[in-house]
Amino acid sequence: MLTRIDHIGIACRDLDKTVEFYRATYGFEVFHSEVNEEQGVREAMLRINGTDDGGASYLQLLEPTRPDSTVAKWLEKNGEGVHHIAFGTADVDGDSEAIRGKGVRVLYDEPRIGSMGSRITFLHPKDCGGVLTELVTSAQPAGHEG
Ligand code: CMX
Ligand code: CO
Repeated sequence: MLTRIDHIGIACRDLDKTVEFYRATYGFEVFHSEVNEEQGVREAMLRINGTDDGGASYLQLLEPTRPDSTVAKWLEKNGEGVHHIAFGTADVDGDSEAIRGKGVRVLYDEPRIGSMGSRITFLHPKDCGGVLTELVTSAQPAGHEG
């Protein structure tokens, strides 16, 4: 069951500058940052709020690490902006299989590793009304996140 907005993914060209915009404008601080070489991104997670499933909601700021990455290609075509949304679930495996059964393309056979050791998969934007949609199961058990 999808129980929260886990994050909104925002593509940018300059991560440090974008982090500074969110800090100076809204007062949001970096909760966690990492490089995910498989996804081709350097990212900063800004924690916005906790949620009643024991998880949290974040903004995920994404800068490409290489020109052939999905985010680099997307930036070239669209410029900076909202790249994807992500729903949180305790069971990314079960939920992605159920959604696959409804005829929506799930991009990975098995979930891969996302922010903070989470397990993630993506649904094809062409099957989701133009919205690239990610499903996330956090690494920590509910109630111990962050
Ligand atoms: N949102 C909405 N539509 C998108 C999109 C996005 N983020 N990215 C691509 N599309 C659309 C394109 O506009 C294009 O549509 P048209 O044919 O109408 O022009 C179509 O999808 C194909 O796009 P493309 O530029 O040819 O891109 P690819 O098919 O090579 O890749 C996708 C698209 C979804 C398969 C790829 O972006 C992907 O694998 N995404 C999942 C991984 C990812 O995004 N990682 C970065 C984030 C990591 C994280 O969140 O942790
Ligand atoms: Co994401």
